[in-house]
Amino acid sequence: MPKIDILMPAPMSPEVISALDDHFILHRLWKQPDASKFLNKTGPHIRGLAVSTLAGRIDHALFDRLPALEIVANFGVGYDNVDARGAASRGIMVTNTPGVLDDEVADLTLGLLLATIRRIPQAERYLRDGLWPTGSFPLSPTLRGRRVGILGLGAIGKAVARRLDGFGVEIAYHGRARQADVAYDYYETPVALAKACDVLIAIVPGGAATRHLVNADILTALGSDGVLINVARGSVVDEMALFAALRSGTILGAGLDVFENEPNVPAALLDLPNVVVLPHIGSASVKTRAAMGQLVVDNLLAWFDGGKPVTPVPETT
Ligand code: NAP
Ligand code: 8YV
Repeated sequence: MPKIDILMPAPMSPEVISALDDHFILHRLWKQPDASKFLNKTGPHIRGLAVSTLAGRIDHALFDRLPALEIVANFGVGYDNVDARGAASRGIMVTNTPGVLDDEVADLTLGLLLATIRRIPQAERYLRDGLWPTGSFPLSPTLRGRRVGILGLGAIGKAVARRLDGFGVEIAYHGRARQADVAYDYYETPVALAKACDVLIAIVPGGAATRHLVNADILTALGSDGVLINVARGSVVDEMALFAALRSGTILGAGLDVFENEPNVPAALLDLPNVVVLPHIGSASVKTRAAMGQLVVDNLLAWFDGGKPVTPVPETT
């Protein structure tokens, strides 16, 4: 294969960088003293982009600078950071990293659910703060007898459901369509699902179509014993409405792995006693991040080898 110019706007893992260095001419945009000057000179040669959420929004502003661009390889199954429709309109392929992270994210989701309901972080803090000798940690709410609603029963949602089956809780779901091969109860709207459940797990894609899908009405429907778990995208939940619902007791608690303005989390949210927060670590194990990185590399290699990437997104298929 002739050497092909690939642009990486923001740093990715050393393994991805090293693999791309082996096969391509890899340009590290973040190391350029003047990014715009660099793009004026080298942009016309760039045929591939390797990006993660750290690179910011990938859209026409960058596509305009890269007239020979053929493919955007995204690190992450979620690709709301990439204007995939805009890319498709220019004949640019977009790929993501589905499948290799389903179990990891589902494991973390169950961990976050239990941490939130059984108040595991708060209990650990209680012990570390030397409070155990002063009395037992207060009794917690329970997962027992709950009905769990999964908002987005896709690859990860199904991996979450398989685990929940083992926990002996009832499961229901909402998506834009009922799934013929799924036995769980289907609800046609998010609010109907929330009304029927007392745990709601959001695991839909981010982007305009799902922005604030979880709003004040849904939190009210979830109810005062309700628990929200968001492992989808921060944009899926109206954070101000969530803050109000947590503070007023409209819902019982929330476990959040994602936020509207990452990596910034509103201080007011952090002050609440009934929320467990994680810094977007759903897929963040060494093994799974390596598999995702390898898929980024494989997509670029497959595209430039035969024009057929491994995991193209639907908009560009
Ligand atoms: P997936 O297999 O494509 O599943 C997405 C599900 O969401 C589908 O069941 C889809 O069902 C549903 N959906 C899509 N748009 C919807 C809408 N507007 N309203 C209601 N439901 C909708 O994707 P996945 O691999 O499970 O990943 C899901 C998302 O999880 C990613 O896009 C990403 O944002 C997030 N994620 C987070 C982490 C983390 O670290 N926290 C890690 C990985 C992924 P219908 O088509 O029937 O609507
Ligand atoms: C990544 C994710 O942490 O795959 C996704 O959609 O949210 C995570 O696995 C994130 O995309 C890193 O850029």
